[in-house]
Amino acid sequence: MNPKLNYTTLIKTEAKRLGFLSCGISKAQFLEEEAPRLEKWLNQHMHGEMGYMEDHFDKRLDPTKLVEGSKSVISLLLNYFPKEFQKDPTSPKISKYAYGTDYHFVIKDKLKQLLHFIHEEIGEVQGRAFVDSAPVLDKVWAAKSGLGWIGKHSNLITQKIGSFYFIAELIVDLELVYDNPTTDHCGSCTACIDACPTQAIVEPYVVDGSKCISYYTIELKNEIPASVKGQFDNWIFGCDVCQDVCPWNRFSTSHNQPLFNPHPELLTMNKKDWEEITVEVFNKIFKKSAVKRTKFSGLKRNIEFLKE
Ligand code: B12
Ligand code: SF4
Ligand code: SF4
Repeated sequence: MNPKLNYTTLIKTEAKRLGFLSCGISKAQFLEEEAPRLEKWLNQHMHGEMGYMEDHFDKRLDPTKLVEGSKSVISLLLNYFPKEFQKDPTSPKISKYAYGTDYHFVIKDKLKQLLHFIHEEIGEVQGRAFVDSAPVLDKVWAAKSGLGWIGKHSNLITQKIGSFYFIAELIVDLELVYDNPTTDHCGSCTACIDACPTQAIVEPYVVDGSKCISYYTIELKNEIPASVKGQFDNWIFGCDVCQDVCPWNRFSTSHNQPLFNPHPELLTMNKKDWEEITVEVFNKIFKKSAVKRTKFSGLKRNIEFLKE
């Protein structure tokens, strides 16, 4: 068998075995089409106070500058759609991606295993694992590799399972067989744009990050501006509205990662419990969760912000 095809099949089969939803591969190269879009987004200050988005502009658009000698970007999806949800409909809401153990730990571990497999089965391959935090345009690479299309809410969607999954990559100096992008299936739908509580989807496919509830509740370190008071639809950590209303998420199925299961108390807490949350309860419920990112004080700020 052609060695490139053989390696590609080996890697994709192992990715599935490790629990990834899917795996697609693209040639590592400069993202010509994305460069002006990213530049415009930054010039319009749509990153707000996320200063890290201004850093490494060239590396963000070109994986060969990020990982010297790299040839391929291997994109991987990991499902986080839960089995159970917060029970009280009037309770402040936590985004589904943050219910269980912080995905950075869970995914990094799987990526390391995949890289180890490549070393064992294929040999001396140089590569690095990335999940979310690095200057890599995760969604663009996944879309280029045929794992889904970027929807009008700017997240990656697949017809089979919607959009509730994380994206990660291995960038390696190994030539592989490359996948082709799929087609866009948003059509004339505008459900996400119409439903966004803060009108953050300023035009189809463009999210003004600085207007997104996810930004206000997780990224913003200072006070939340009074101008958006009353618009948060009860979200206190992230926001799932644009994905919840997306017709393709009718096809979401629950994950099978025990580490993503929430502390049972998280699901049963009511409005009063959240308002009275103590640092001890916070540490217990969010022991290894991504919610720790806001710290107790940040979550308290977000809970207070919902009050009249
Ligand atoms: C910064 C960031 C944010 C910011 C800004 C959001 C944003 N859309 O950029 C904030 C804090 C608001 C945020 C929120 C969320 N995020 Co976020 N975020 C990121 C991060 C770190 C970088 C994204 C980025 O590069 N933005 C820069 C801008 C320029 O990119 P963009 O919005 O994708 O814009 C592109 C399009 O506008 C496109 N474009 C412009 N015009 C046109 C026209 C056409 C026709 C087309 C097709 C495209 C197009 O070009 C731009 C450049 O490629 C990535 C991780 C990573 N390293 O990639 C995660 C990531 C995108 N986030 C993720 C998630 C899960 C979320 C939330 C759902 C979390 C939550 N529940 O609260 C929300 C969703 C909000 C939303 N609708 O986007 C996932 C998405 C998974 C998926 N299925 O797609 C990622 C990939 C993390 C991960 N590794 O899993 N996020
Ligand atoms: S996550 Fe919420 S606030 Fe952000 S774009 Fe989607 S619907 Fe709007
Ligand atoms: S809600 Fe409609 S427009 Fe928005 S991403 Fe989903 S299919 Fe596309």
